[in-house]
Amino acid sequence: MYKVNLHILIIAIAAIFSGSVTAQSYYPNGKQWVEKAEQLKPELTETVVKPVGLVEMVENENAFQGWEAKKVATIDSLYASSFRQVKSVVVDFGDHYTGYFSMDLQTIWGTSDAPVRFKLTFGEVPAEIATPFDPYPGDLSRAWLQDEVVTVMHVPSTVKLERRISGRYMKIALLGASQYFDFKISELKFTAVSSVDKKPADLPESVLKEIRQIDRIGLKTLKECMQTVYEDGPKRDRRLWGGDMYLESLANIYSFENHQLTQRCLYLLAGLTDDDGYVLGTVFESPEPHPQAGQRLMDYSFLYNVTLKDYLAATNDYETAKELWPVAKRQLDIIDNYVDEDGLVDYERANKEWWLFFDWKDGLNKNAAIQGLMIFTLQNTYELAQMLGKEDEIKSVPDQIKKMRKAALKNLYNKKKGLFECGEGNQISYASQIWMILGGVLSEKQSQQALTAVMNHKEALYPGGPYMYSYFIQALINSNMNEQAKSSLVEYWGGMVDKGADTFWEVYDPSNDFLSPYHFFPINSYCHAWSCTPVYFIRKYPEIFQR
Ligand code: RAM
Repeated sequence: MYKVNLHILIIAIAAIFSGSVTAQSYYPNGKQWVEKAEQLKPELTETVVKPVGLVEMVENENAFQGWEAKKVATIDSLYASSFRQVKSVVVDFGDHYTGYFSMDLQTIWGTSDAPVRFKLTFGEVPAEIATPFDPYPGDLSRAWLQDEVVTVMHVPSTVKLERRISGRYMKIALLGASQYFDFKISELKFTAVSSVDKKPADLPESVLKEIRQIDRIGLKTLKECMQTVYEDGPKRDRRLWGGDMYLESLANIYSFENHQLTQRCLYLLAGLTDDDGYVLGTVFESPEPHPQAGQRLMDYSFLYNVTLKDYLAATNDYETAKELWPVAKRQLDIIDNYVDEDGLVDYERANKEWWLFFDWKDGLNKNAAIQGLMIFTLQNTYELAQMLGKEDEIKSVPDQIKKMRKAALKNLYNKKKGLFECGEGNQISYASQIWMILGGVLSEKQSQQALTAVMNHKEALYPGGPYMYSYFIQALINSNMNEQAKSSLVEYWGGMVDKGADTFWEVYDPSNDFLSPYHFFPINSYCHAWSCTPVYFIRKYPEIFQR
C-alpha cells in the first residue's frame, strides 16, 4: 500500500514539474483547440534532391560576407575517389532545402576494421561553411549551428542524420579512418520536406525581371518555412511566432493557398495562451504542443487578431473565426490596460511589462509604433467583428480609435516637421511613421509628407531588417506612393538577390553584411519567414508591381 502511494506521488510530482499536467486554459475550449490544431497538422511532401556538384569556398571581398562558392568538380568525381585521399569536400545541392540528409559508404579495398568519423557542416550561405564556429561568440545556443560529428561503425553502410537540416551547402571532413581499408562516398541525398504541395502560377513574362526573380525567391523562402507550422526559419528557431505567422499567412493567401496551415496555427496559439488569455509570442510543437511560458510579446498578441481577420476574408471560414473570436476580443483588453484616459499608451509601463519587438534595431524608441499598432489592431478587430456580426460586443472601439488617433497627433506628431517623434531627444524613426500610417492616423497627404521626410532625414533610424521593411512597403502603398513602394522593394530585396540569396534573410542591412542581433552572423537565419513578403505585395498589387 505504502509503495503504491509513493509511486503515484512521484508520478504526480514529475508530471507537475514536466508541465504535462496542463493548467486549465483561460478559454473553456482551450484544450480542444489544441486537439483541433493537431488534427489539422499537415502531411509533409517529400522530394529527393541530389547534389549538383562540388564547390570550394573562396574569399572574395565583393561577395556577400566575403565568401563565394566556386564550382570545382562534378559529384561523380567524388563518387569515384577514395575519401581517405579526398579528406574534405564541400557539396552543393544547388538550392536551399530543408529536410533529411543521408549518404552511403562503400568499401574500395580491404575489410572495414574500425569506425570512420566525419564532421558534417551544413550552411545556408557560403560564409557559414567558411567561418570557424569556435570559440563561439554568439548569444543564442551554439547548438543551432549545423555541424555534427558522426561516427560510422561499419562500412558499407548508409549514414542518416536524424536532425533536420536546412541549407544548400554541406562540408564533409574526415576526422578518423583506419589505414587498413579504404572507402568511398556515394548516393548523397537530401529528402526535402514542406507542407506546400502546390505551385502558384508564374508571373507573366512582361513583369520586370528583377520582380520575377524576387517573387521566385520569396516563394522558395515561404515554402521552406511552411512545415507543420509556419516556422520563422527552418534552420534557426524552427517554431511558430505570431508576427512571422502574420506575414507568412498573407503571402500564403496570394500564393500557395494552404489555408489549413493558417487555421492550425490560429488554433494552436489560441489553445496555448497564458493564464490571462493573452496570445503568447511563440509556441513549440514538440514533444507536445506547449507555449514558451511567459513570452509576452505585445506586437504578436495583436497581430493574432489581424491574422484571424485576413484568414476569414480569404476563406469565409466563419466557423473557425466565430470559435476564436473570444481570443481576439480578449487581446483588446491589453490595449485597455495600457491606454490612459487621454488616449495615449503608457509606454514606460507597457515596455517594462511586455516585450515590444517591432524590429531588431538598437536604440529604437517604440512609443509611437505601439500607439500606431494598437490603433491598427482596434481597426482590424472591429472589421473582424463586423464580418462576424459582433460589433455590439466591442461597441466602444470606434470612439477609442478616434481618441487614440487624436492623442497621437497631439502628443507625438511634430506638425512643423511633418514627422512623429518620441523618446529622448525626440527620436525620429521609420518605425514611428510606418505604424502611425498603418494605424490611419495621418491623411494621405500627411502620410506622404512623413514618409518623404523620414527618407530624407539623415539621422532617422531606418529599418533593421526585412520585418520592418515589409511594413514600410505597406505604409508606402497605403499612402499611395506606389512608384516608391515598387522601387524600394526592388532595391531592398533585389539587394539580397544581387548578393546571391537563394532564399531571403532574417537580417539584411545593405551597408553591413555581418549584422547580427545575436552577435555572430552565421547564427542568423538565411531563409526567414518575414522576408517572404514580396510574394504578397507583388501578387496582391499587380497594378503596382507587375506593370
Ligand atoms: C527572432 C525569430 C523570429 C522573431 C522573433 C521576435 O528570434 O527568428 O523571427 O519573430 O525573433
